[in-house]
Amino acid sequence: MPTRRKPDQSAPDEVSPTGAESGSADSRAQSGDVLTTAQGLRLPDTDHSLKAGRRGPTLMEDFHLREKITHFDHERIPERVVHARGAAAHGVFRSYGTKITRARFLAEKGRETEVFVRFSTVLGSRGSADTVRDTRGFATKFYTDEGNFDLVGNNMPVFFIQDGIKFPDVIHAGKPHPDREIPQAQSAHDTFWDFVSLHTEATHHVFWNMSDRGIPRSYRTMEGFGVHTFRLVDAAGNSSLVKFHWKPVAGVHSLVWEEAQIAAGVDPDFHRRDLADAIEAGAFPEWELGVQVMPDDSTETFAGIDLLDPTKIVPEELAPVQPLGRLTLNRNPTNYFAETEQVAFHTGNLVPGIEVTNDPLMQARLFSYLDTQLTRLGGPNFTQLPVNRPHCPVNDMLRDGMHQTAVHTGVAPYQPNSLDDGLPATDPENGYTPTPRRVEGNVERADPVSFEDHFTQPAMFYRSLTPVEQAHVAEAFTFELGKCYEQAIKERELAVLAHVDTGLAAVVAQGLGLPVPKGIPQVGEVQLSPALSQVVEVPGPIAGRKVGVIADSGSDLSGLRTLRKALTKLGAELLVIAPAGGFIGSGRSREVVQRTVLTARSVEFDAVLVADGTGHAPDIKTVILLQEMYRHCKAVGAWGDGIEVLTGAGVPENGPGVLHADSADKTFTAELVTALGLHRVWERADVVMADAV
Ligand code: HDE
Repeated sequence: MPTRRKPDQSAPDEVSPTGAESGSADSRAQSGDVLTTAQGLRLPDTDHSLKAGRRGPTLMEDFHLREKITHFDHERIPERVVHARGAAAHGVFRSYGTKITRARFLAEKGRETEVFVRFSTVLGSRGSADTVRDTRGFATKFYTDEGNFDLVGNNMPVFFIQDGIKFPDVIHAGKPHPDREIPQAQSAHDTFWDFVSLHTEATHHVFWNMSDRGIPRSYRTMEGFGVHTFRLVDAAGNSSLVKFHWKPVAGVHSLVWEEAQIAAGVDPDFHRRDLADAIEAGAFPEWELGVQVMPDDSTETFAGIDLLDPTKIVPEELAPVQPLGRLTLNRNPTNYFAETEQVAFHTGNLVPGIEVTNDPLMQARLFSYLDTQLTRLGGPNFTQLPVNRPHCPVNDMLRDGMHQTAVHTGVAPYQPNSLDDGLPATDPENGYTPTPRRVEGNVERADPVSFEDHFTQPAMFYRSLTPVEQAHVAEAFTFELGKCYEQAIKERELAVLAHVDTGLAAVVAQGLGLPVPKGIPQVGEVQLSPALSQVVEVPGPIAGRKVGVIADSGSDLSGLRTLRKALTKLGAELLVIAPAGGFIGSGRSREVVQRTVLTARSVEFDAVLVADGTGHAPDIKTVILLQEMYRHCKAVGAWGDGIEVLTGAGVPENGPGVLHADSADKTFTAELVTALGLHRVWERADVVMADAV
């Protein structure tokens, strides 16, 4: 059910919103009308401290002042050491049914499981911008009836390191410099490139970060990956090796780099707002969960690819993704801190039928999550917080500790016991028992030999992209390395690029004004994987997309309404952009103005149109808006004499993806819907690219 929008997100309204909705049954805060202390004492005044005379000193006995300030002093908890900036939502997962695992939430067709999903950036602090170039976290907590299962994934299928022991190294290199603490939330600096140019196993992940995947259009248009290989076990005990994938129903789409940069300034909350707005508008974000299935034989490889190496993917052409179920995010959190901030994911939260493998990155993660949460959430009882609590019975023997909120009954929290009738007892039949697996070998600090190939898969990734996407990769490398001060680092990274693709290395070298590295053997021919490209030829759904219409009181408002009706039906939103706030038109045909030319910027629209009859001359802000739309390869258009405003702003009349019509009729609407579904008009990018590279 769409809920009322919060004041900072809605169009000017005739009724003032009344603020927060009531919390869940767990929430006792703010539920009454009279202000009290934490002890429930009613307060007559909260603005004046208790003083000895109006001009006198404050009294120690003012317990209200002390409680208020003390609580405030302790409002902050440590932010996550990585993935500090996030946004989340509640939802439901519906299983399609499968025989491949006995995990009930997947095995039983039609079973519904409640979930909580948190998306995040990796490097930035909690207050950093959403649209920076970075990997995104995609962490899902399934509250299954067999216990919580957490799929703590990313929007990229590979990782920078093959062994968890290097995690502090890669993160120290990516985080801001220790002396000035800049730059924030990005990898465009010396320490990052110093590390990855020396540590070439990071190359594959670096290529994904430098591609359009590093700047998603929205959380709703991101793929998700479990990264590691997992082991699924069926009811008869047969096991398979799998890789998890989340496929967004809205398609996989990204921003263009200039948009991402502008959004970081004009709307640092771009992704967070987009997720919450879409859910409030009823355009529920959806993904299909699927798995690539590989035999669980003793080789732990598939088609020559080492399945324990998290810097490698299995191309979808070799192992297609088999759908398991559908995730729908349908409810925004009620309180950011209580839910999004306090949620604690852990790769060790598993259910029968889902097991880990010996991937050395995964093994280290199994230790790290619980460990970090003990500090971040202040002790061992964070599993009792509403967002972390399993939705099935919990009968542990864990007791006491900081912030214990459970009132445990019984006298015998130990096993074996007779005083509590021997309960709770273990369940050898249905309890979580990992499939027996043989482990042998010498104790040593070393990798398998196959982990040494660092360049073949980056070459496959890069060469599988379309020319426009490749140009974006080249531009991203040129930008990021251009922000480094040390020449030696740039030169070393150019040599890494030359291993992957000499053409790419040459373009980046040219942009940096450095010599093209010579004599470096480039990876030979590789099997391409077209599934790695995100450019689409068939229009996708447009739910949650935003169309701005520039109009004023003289505009064809009935045409505008026809257009809105058609877009709303498909889950997209039409926003009116006018010279000033308030309303345009009068009487029953009055329209609320959602953006003014001063507040509108290209980044928040997927298309911008000019309505017929829009009389105001294209002022500089309107010109910037329309030109940015054109430059960012998004649909622009006009009907009637709105076309004059468009061409007056310098948008080429016959430019690709420029929609012209006499009226906002069915054909015009259909053209718009197709353009939105294709996401971008990449023909324009070719022009921009030819100029730039
Ligand atoms: Fe994490 N990671 N990670 N990570 N990770 C954390 O846990 C860690 C890795 C991922 O929204 C931390 O509660 C190690 C890969 C996500 O709350 C911490 C290693 C992948 C989130 C941690 C990795 C991830 C985290 C920080 C190398 C993708 C955000 C706060 C062995 C498959 C979860 C916390 C959320 C968070 C450790 C590598 C995904 C420190 C040691 C690979 C989505 O425990």
